[in-house]
Amino acid sequence: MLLLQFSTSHYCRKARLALGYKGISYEVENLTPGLHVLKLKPLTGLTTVPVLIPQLDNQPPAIADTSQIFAFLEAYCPSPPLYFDDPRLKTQALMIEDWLDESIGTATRFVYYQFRAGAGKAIDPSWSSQLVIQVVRRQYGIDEASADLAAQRLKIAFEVLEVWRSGGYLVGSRQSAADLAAAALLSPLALIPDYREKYPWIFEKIIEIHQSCGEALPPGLSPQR
Ligand SMILES: N[C@@H](CCC(=O)N[C@@H](CS)C(=O)NCC(=O)O)C(=O)O
Repeated sequence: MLLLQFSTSHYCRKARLALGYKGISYEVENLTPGLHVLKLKPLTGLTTVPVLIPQLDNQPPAIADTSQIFAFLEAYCPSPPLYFDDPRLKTQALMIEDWLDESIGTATRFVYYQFRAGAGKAIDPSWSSQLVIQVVRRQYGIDEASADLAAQRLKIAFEVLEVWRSGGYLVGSRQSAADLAAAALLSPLALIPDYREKYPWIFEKIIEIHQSCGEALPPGLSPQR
């Protein structure tokens, strides 16, 4: 399998966590932001990464969107399961995953890029990095007001993630797609000191999930930092 990705994207991290969780070997191709559209549009009709190319007979040639990638991986390799046999738990996991994808992953992006343009500039003050940050801020309309709203949305996520603090899981009594999605989509916050101080258990769990999936730790959580 081949994963088309941006190396720093937290949505691509979500796909890599699921591939690692399933123990599926794969290669990655890092696309150049901007030029990625030329490759992706003809393949999927969309412009977002990640895109999974299964490279298998009788399977779709390309799958866009992490939720669709998760569904494909679950059907292709049912064990260990990302979801549940119990329909009620399965629906809960799908609902939480969708909320994390559509609301929380986006909120993380707003808060992260606002931080990187301000107090977090020192992480990489190079002009090339600051240019990328400005392009992303313009693309998504990220400014102080919109980042403040996003930070309010993240507070709900931290309340929901209280279950991690007591050793629990987002759905049921074992790791699922919901925990993997949260671990990936909140991971950029590891570089923001306020979140690290206030919610240490979240970052401990993010490390644990990455290790259980054999995925390299995100920036801010790797041992050398
Ligand atoms: N809902 C999508 C979101 C993916 C997404 O937002 N990807 C961003 C990178 S983090 C992207 O590809 N942006 C480039 C674009 O929209 O052209 C998913 O779950 O895969």
